[in-house]
Amino acid sequence: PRNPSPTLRNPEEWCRSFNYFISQCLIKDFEARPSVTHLLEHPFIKQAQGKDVALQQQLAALILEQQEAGCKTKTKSSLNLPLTESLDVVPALFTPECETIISHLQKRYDELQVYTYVGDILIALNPFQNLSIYSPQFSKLYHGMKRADNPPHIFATADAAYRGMVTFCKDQCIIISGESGAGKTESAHLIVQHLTFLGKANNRTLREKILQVNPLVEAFGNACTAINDNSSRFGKYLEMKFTPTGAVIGAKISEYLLEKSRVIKQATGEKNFHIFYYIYAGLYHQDKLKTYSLPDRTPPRYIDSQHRTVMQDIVSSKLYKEQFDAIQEGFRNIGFTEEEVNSVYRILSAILNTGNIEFASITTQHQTDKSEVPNAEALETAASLLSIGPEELQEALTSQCVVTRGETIIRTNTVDKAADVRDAMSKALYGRLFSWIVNRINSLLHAAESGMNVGILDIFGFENFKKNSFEQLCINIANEQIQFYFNQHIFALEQMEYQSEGVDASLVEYEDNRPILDMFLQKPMGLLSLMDEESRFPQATDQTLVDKFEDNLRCKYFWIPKRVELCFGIQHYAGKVMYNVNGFLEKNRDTLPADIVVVLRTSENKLLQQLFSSPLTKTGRLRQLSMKNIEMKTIVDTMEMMRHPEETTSMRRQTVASYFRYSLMDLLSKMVVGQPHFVRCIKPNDDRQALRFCKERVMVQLRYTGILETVNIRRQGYSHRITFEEFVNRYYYLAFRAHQMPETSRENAVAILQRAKLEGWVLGTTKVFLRYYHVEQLNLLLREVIARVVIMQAYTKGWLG
Ligand code: AOV
Ligand code: MG
Repeated sequence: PRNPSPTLRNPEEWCRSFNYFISQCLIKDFEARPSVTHLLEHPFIKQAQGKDVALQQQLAALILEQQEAGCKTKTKSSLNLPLTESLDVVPALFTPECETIISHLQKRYDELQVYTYVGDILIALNPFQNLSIYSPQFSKLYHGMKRADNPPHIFATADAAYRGMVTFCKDQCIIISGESGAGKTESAHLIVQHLTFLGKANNRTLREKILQVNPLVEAFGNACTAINDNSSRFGKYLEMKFTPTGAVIGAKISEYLLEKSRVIKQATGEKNFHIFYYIYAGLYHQDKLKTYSLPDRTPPRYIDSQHRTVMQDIVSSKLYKEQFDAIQEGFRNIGFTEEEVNSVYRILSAILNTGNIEFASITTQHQTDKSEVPNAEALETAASLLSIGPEELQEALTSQCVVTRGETIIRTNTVDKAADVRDAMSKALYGRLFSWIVNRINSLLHAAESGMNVGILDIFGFENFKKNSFEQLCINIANEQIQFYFNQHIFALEQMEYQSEGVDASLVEYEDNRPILDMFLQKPMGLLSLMDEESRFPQATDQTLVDKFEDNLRCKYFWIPKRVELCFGIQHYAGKVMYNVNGFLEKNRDTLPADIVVVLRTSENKLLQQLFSSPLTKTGRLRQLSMKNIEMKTIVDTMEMMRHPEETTSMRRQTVASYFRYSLMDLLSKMVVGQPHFVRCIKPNDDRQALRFCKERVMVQLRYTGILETVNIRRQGYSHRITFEEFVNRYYYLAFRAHQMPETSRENAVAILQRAKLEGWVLGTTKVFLRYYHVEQLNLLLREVIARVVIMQAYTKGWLG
């Protein structure tokens, strides 16, 4: 447009000042940021329009600019934020008292507004009831919209990731964290739902397949725990693959550390993996319990070790049956063959029958430590389901071949040892079956073309039960690692900007959990390494393990409690946890006797042959990490620290701990290549009740997840960093005359700041560092000055009066 006003040098500046005029000076008249219609109705504009055509053009430009900035009347004005800043923090969060944040969240929760933004992070409170905000209409509503256009929502986060991928051609990852039962898995489903909506293209079948992946995998990997009826017992990273134009073309799951021990034993009040109950109810309805030789009189020991369940309750459960139907549908839709599905059911049934195999000791003249199987039926059924010989199976369970000095000796197993071997076999069967299902899904949903992806991380949340074991330790270390990644992104990045601008970075304070992580992962003296070392000694006991920890771990995050045996305590980022060392070494060794592998390899079942033909562990090299990403350097350091030749070359003597370490590294290597988006799930109460907001519980979670610190840095730190140029252009009215057009220099920026009588700001090498209230003050001053200037101009031009 032509230069509309002689007093302003160019149209942009004119537009900018005019923008201020509207946004600031008219607020008084409209009680809120005016809408375009309102503006055109305003006497000032009406007069101006009549007089100056260029002004109309400016108005149009302004409207566009506003739309561009995503400043809609209702959302922004009600927040009363500085209108030119897109600082996406709810203002209530700025107030010093943490109490205010909680009240704010509580008020929103009471109105069923479960989502809130803190900076770039989405806080998701578990509603513990079904909300009607996830329909396709809502997907449409959030599609391609700016964040400020709609109330906070998980779809907005999914949308931002999708847009980030398409716009910047960069992989994205959405990291969902929170303690057990906080809503991570539900959130992950919702994200997949919105992403499949966005990437619809014209491939409806693929969309449906992708939607069925999560429920299918979760039937095998989730279970009812004391905290959550649908608790994830494995970590899952689901990558959805897209073409550069954003059409979905495939998916890939990586699974981490399935809690296999659940197959053989569950804590009081907990259950085995869902699938075992589903097949009972489903096959019962199809009258196929006999086909798969599922014990039908009393529930097998593995799913009811305490004999508390009645078979009728399982088989007649409507929920289980529905889930079974969904699983069958999922298998079929995704592309599993009928033969494969049958094999899966057979192996599941074999596991349950194996669990029923009992052992009794027999004492002969020559031998005392021998065991036999008194209930041949269970053994025979299991063997038949596995398509192996029952004698061979019995032999593998009750004895072992030991090769010493070139000679093979057969040693018999005690009753206890035989039971251990039996359970080890069941765990191996289930673990490998699970990995096979995941791999099969990956090959069926493999994207033929290369493209970009959005990864969604949903792991098992932080756990603190009455009794915590090896599994909880692994789960909590994984959460510790995710927290570290979060800190790196939110705080370390902030610090880096301060440092690169030469500004004191000590303001960015946060609870760095790196020392705890080091304590776990360092080699050779970290907790996991010590445990591995101890696991290599056949004579080691759980007591020697505790002693080893005590002797070597000198760190304030670790302690051995007095008067409690076989225990150690850890101060995790999310709280203190006492671990019971009972069984740690055995669980870490996770040995599967070679005799069992040999027998299972003789199976005529194709699937089973596959499961045991090669070690189903993750091999292959980790992706090369892009070191361009300097903020990730520390993470890469951690990973280097964890790297160890045995993990990439020989997998032979792999313990659970070393595999776990490798998995974490693999997971991180996937995450660091993408642009992260964070979703923090919060559990408002421990009773799983809708509309119950327990302040203390929320407070604790906000604190340890770093949300309070995030708010703090926004509050105490310099939330606004504006280049000298932009700053002078924006605020020069405050120190200069309208027509002066000062140079956009550091000195002039200082002049403006001094003139505005602000204190506590800092200058970087290229930017002015301001606190949130500085910007509010500056805008307030500007509002007054501009109101004066513009009205004066209007009078001069004769538009008014
Ligand atoms: P988690 O994944 O965080 O726990 P889930 O996602 O399984 O937790 O959520 C636990 C339960 O909370 C669900 O089964 C739902 O009943 C309820 N829930 C969560 N989010 C929503 C939502 N958006 N709308 C309605 N109900 C919800 V764990 O996997 O235990 O760490 O290992
Ligand atoms: Mg979960």
